[in-house]
Amino acid sequence: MNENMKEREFQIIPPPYRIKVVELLSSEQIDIADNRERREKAIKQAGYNTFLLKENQVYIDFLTDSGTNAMSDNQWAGMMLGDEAYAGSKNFYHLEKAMRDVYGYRYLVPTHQGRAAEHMMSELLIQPGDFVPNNMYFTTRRVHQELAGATWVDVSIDEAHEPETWHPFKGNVDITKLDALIREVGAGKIPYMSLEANVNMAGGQPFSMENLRALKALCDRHRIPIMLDGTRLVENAYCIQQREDGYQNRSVRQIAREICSCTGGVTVSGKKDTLVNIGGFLACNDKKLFLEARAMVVVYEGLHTYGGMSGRDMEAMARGIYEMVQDRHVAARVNQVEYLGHQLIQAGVPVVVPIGGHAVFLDASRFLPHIPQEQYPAQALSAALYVESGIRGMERGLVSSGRDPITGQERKPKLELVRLAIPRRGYTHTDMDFVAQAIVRLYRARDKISGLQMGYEPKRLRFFQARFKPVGAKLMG
Ligand code: PM9
Repeated sequence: MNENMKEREFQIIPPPYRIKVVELLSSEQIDIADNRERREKAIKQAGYNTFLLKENQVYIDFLTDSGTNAMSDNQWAGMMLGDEAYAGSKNFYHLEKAMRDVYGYRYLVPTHQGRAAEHMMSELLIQPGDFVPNNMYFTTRRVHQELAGATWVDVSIDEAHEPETWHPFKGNVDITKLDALIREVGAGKIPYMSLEANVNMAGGQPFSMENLRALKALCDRHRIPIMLDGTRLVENAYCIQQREDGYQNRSVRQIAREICSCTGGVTVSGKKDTLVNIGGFLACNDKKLFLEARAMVVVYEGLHTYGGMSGRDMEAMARGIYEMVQDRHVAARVNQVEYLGHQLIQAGVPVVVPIGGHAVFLDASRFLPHIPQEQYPAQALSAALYVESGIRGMERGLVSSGRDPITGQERKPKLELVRLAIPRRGYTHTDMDFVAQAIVRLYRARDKISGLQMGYEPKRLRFFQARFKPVGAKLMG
């Protein structure tokens, strides 16, 4: 399987839509694309943090695939049918039906976005002193686990931390590591196994059904529920269809449903898979958890039939849920990401392999071997890419990893990456060609890039707002 993936000839899968409305770029955005001096000034003003750039300073925006999806005509039509009643909006019931049809959980609690659902799940299930095993980490999910008093434990397979290893399922849980944790702390101290689909921080890497079944067997033995982060469920399901024996003839929808059926509940940021710009939810089968979450959502988000979303947002999400599981949609979406990744691999640019479901990840450790991790090579690379081309990506390395809440020490991850996340249905293959060319150019000039030092550092989720300064006189000499 590993060798097959590596040697496979790349073939384009065209998307199942035509473009009938486009978002025009402003004259400032066009100008920024042609004017390096303006880009140098802009990134300096932004403290070398791409999160602090203004959108009109960005030409191609691969900061995130979160909330940046292009909605379909069907979804926009649904927006006109928004029922904005405070209580009992009909769009809530459409969303509930879509969630039950596709994900298959019994109960739904809507939220304004994914982290609100993560907050509720953590607060309701975790007791101070607990341990929560995760297949790697996601920034918002981990911060809520830790704020609720748990210790985050990484039980991902070792290969997840190796950017050069061609493993088809780097999102897998290492069952031996989890078993050892259960023996060490006792199942009573593990409120749930936190399982992320298409693991974001590992490079958009899926788990296999075989691994999930083994995980479920172990968790069932110890009565530990599996709680899914289903934010990018369908991208994981597609990789199973393409890579796992016995799944070639199953639809993405069937595989997604099978994944959910192995778990007790899910948190979802609707801003990714479900093809909308805002929204999220918690869904589960356990009535007690549902009733507690429903009582909690009214404190933080809004009534339980809208949870921070408007009626029209819920309608767009309900329709997006049916669109997201169409095989051709997922195939073309993942294929577009692979199209960019394939060009970079061909050119010898170091990237995480296999190419992820939602993003291409540049391996900053190999791209900039002259910059030590203490000087934030991935942060420097994301800033340099912007200076080179007006393309915005995001650091996913030491800055994102942050500090240990107990010791206050920086948590040094093995992966020091720049993520180029591709919005769904928003960009063309010409954009991918342009991005590939810019990165290859930057790779040739990589010796000129210098490291960064931290200026301003927020306490939590520091990557969003931190500010930096070049270690030398300039970011690019
Ligand atoms: N993910 C992303 O760009 C946006 C915020 S962090 C830069 O990848 C997972 C796997 C996510 C995620 C957000 C959330 C939180 C939970 N799980 O942003 O609160 O990738 O809707 O979702 C981002 P919300």
